[in-house]
Amino acid sequence: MCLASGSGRFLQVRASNKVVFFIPSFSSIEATAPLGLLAISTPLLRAGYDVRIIDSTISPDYKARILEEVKDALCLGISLVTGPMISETVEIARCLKKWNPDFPVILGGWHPSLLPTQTLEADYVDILVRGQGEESMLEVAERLREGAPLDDVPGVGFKRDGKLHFAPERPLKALELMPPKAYHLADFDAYERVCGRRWAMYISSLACPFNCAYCTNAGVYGRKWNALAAEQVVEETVDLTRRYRLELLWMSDDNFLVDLDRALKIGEGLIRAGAGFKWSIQATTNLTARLTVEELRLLRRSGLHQICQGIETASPTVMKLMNKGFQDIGDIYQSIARCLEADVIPSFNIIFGFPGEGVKERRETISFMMDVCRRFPGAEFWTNIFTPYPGSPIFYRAKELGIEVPTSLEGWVDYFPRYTVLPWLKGREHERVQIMRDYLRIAFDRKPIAEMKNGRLARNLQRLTALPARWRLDHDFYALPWELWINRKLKHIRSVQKPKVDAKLLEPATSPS
Ligand code: B12
Ligand code: SF4
Repeated sequence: MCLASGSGRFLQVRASNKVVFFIPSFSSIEATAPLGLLAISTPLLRAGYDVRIIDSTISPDYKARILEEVKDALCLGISLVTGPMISETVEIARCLKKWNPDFPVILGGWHPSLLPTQTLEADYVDILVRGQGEESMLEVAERLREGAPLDDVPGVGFKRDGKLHFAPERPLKALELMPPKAYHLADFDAYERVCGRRWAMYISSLACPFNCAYCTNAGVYGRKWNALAAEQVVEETVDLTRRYRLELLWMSDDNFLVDLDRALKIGEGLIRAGAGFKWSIQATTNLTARLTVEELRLLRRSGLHQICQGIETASPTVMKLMNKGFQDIGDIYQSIARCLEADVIPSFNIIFGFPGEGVKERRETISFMMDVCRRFPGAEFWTNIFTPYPGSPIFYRAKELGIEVPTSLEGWVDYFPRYTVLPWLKGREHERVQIMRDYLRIAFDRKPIAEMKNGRLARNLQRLTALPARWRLDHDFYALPWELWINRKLKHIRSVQKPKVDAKLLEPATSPS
């Protein structure tokens, strides 16, 4: 039997029960297992499929590995978000189509979910999954194996006779109804070799009740926050960290603190269980500000060591434009003091260049950052340049803002907050913001997840440049940036090496217990 494919050609039905997944590298050394792929693997494993995950972050020869694995496989699924991951996606999909134009290539994850039509238009993509992929991926695999049509598989897009077809969206399912993630598929040894630290991500809740103008979350997960019960979180995280000897769990929830009682119960449960691992969370500034010192101390005793908060700007004007009316600078100051008193690192993200941010507003944010770092050593900031992601509320104003929206999947490769160039932030002004971000990086200490080689020596040398960097930021003066030159040299000494040894070839996986 045959299935219709994009170019009018036919995808041959393959009797295989092997599914290969690929996750392109995301230009980060903070390497760990890709949760999205671990999530969609479980239903396949339970149905008797043999699942292989190839992650280019830990597999330098990923192309050869994929070409070898697909020989007797049913299909290849790729997981991606908007940005640099698209380049390896396109490379692999094209390569597979060259090898066998009928071999099904399936795309899933944030970018395909937010821009389904344009993504499926790419001639090397056969099938696309929007939103949660646990059930969709299993149904796609079953249909491919049977040679049955995909028309009624919710959340799926496909091609027939060169035309795109989309089944209705798949309704969102609460996290508690989802199967456990197949962590046993992850090669934590290989991730540790890249990152220098043994850690994993864990999701304890889905969605966020807020709607910041730059955020894509509502586009995929809606705004109805839902969460796992505290008892389940405690049981799973303790088991996970012991089973794989993990020192750190990063709760990747968008807003961990929506239910304060649940958060405290998790803390109490972890203390009772003698958990012994470090964990960090992401939460909004207003919800973090609700925590008392006692509550923070309890969470600290349970292992919580960092709360990452998206403050994004300190300018009241820009805060309003970002639809972040829920945050208050005065509350944030008090909350920072409480966090540090309880020995929890308050870590903040900043976005520069949001539409409406002029030089004055940017200076307001920098002055705030300098003030916080001076008064509260231990608080840290991570900065980015505004990136207009498809699916975010502000994206609907792209045309009015003069943003050139890419017209093909490949066009999104350069969408990356580290270097986004915008119509109102380009040329010398863009360069200036980048230099300023570099100075902010060296002016105060901050701790990435990845363990740095020669860390202490390089950090001490970096500290020598911190004082002049602070002077420059105070005076907004960046000519002859000699401190940056020194730090670039240090970065080479400190950087974590890419692996020379490949991840272990995983044996056919069985269903997680
Ligand atoms: C953890 C995380 C990271 C980690 C990734 C670590 C790792 N090893 O994977 C780190 C810190 C490195 C990271 C970095 C970045 N991230 Co990030 N990150 C997240 C976060 C918080 C959780 C992702 C996750 O694992 N979720 C849990 C899994 C189970 O859910 P999922 O990924 O959505 O997967 C489901 C579906 O998407 C689907 N699915 C996924 N893959 C596939 C594949 C197939 C074949 C199928 C069928 C289905 C499918 O099924 C899954 C199960 O339902 C999300 C926010 C969020 N709420 O998800 C942002 C998010 C994905 N990140 C985002 C961004 C912007 C970035 C950065 C650009 C940030 C930066 N300032 O540099 C970088 C770049 C990363 C890159 N890849 O290029 C955006 C992406 C927006 C977009 N349009 O693509 C998000 C959505 C945050 C946001 N709200 O804006 N990130
Ligand atoms: S608070 Fe965070 S997750 Fe929630 S809408 Fe704003 S940016 Fe998105």
